[in-house]
Amino acid sequence: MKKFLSVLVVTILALTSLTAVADEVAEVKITADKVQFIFDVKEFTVNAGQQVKITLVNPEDSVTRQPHNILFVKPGTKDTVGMAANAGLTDPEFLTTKQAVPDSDDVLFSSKLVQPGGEEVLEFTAPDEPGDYPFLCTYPGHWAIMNGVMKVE
Ligand SMILES: [Cu+2]
Repeated sequence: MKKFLSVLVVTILALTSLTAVADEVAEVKITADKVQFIFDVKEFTVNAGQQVKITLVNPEDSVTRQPHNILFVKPGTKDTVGMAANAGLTDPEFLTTKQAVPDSDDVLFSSKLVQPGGEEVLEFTAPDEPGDYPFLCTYPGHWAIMNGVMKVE
């Protein structure tokens, strides 16, 4: 009985530490390039349902002096959301109130626009459904190359 109990305790301890790993926050820092409209991170991987903390950095010494945001969208919808962002230019509130975020059900998580020298933290729970979730900057004209993929496993 004593042996059984100690095996049980060890098992519980092992399970507890496994859970701790799954609960760990995935922290990813993504920096906008100061010359080109690209992010320094093209791809990263998280677990389904994991807490994710993204820090978007727009460098102080940005040459382009452009604002940037970051959106995470449903698999396969990067182009649709990007085109909607370009179309947003006709909306006078798009770059102000809407922070360049298209009004679309395909958008899962989005940050505000970040000016050069600024940074913005975006926290969310990764989707339960595994897949390739694109991320992109939807300041009009940026998304076609300013994008990457969050792999959910
Ligand atoms: Cu951008």
